Amino acid sequence: MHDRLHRDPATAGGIVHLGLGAFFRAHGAIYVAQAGGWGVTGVSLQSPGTRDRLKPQGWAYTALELGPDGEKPQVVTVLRDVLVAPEDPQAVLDAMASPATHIVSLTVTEKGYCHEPSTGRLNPGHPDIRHDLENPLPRSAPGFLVRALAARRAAGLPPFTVLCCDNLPENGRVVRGVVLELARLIDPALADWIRAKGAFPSTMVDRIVPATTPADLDRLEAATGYRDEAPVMHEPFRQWVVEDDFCGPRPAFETVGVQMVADVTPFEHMKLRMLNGTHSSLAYLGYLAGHETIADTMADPVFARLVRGLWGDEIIPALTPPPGEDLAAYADALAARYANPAIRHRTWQIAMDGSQKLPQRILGTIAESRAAGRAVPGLTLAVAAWMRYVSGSDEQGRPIEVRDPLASRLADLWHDDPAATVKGFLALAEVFPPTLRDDPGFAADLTAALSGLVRDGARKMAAQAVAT
Ligand code: CS2
Repeated sequence: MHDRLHRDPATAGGIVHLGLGAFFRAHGAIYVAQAGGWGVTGVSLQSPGTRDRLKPQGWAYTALELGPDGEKPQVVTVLRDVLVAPEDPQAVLDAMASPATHIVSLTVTEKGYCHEPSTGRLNPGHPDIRHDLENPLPRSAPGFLVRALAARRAAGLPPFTVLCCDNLPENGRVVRGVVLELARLIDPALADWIRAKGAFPSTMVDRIVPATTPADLDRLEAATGYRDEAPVMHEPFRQWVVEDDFCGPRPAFETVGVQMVADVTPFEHMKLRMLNGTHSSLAYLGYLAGHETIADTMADPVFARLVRGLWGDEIIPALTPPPGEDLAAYADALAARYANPAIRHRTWQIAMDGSQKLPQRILGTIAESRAAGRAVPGLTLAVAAWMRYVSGSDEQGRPIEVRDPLASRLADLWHDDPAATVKGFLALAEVFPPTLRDDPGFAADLTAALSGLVRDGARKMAAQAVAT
């Protein structure tokens, strides 16, 4: 049960964060800590593990920077409390509806928005949304946002700013759309109020944060002399680009390196397509080729060449550089970040939830390039590798533990005939945009890539994709 003290507005700290995973604790939380004057109430939407590990430490934890030349620990003390939503959803709503809360930030992963990845719209048939329509105590992130905004409106308070920090294109606009659709189904007047008064700035977030392992805890203890049960591991690089559109106070982000801009879209496109798009490509192809981490995959010259080809020949030609960014230099920096051997970022971890990730990471580039008559063989191979991966067994016939909200449907789409497999996948309206679903040339290219993967394996196909 929550402690009443922790809900005292005077100690609330101004920010409630939904989805207290390693990424936020290694990225947004550190910026907030550095900006000063604000604190964060973290909310786990699923399980109590993080709360249980952090509580005995007074919510403090170590963020360990893993550089190619050494490690740098830093203790982060910005968390004021951690709530576990399924244990006490009312405590979460109270924290969000507190007059001391001005910002609700989110890292709930792509699938946490209960939207259709191909369109960005609310999926009203999602089981958590169906639950949240019927019950005042929600389960989903959109449900918490809508019910807490309703409580603020009823109390005569202004809305909080919703600060989405997930890897979605125009993430502020997506979460705004989902919230407005859900609010409209509950109370149209509430939706009008949110539309008029709310703010949903878009953001681009970037830092590579591999999952913490038990070995990391031991290494950190050996290096620092203290035991931290909930540290986070991260690379040196970080970037946060935020649309300067808040409906209330905010931390002085611009004093700690956050880029406050009028339009985040070009930054999001650059990051989602150049970083996440190649991350996913390397994850599926690398996993199938037997590589455990991104750094291992990059150490294989075939994949190091493939990723250069993806950037130079396929992704950059379809991008408009954001102000102040040089895309070739950005690609060089990414190659160095991926190769950092201190970061053990598992291909399996990145391969998760592909049905939710592919549209914004890869399919957008493919659709635009095909429409413009540009060939995208490497990205097409990556999509075929995803299909091969979610079939659930690897090139040696060993089972793959596929994590994806659509996992069982995806596994059922596998046929011995690659053309039939591709046809089944392309019928997934929640993943593929209509332009690709109805493009026979794309189906043919995917079928050829998938046949090649089955026949020759991922490594050989990767070598060919850049040779041609
Ligand atoms: C990764 C991202 O797990 C994944 O899908 O592509 O978490 C990636 O590491 C971050 O977006 C980097 O900013």
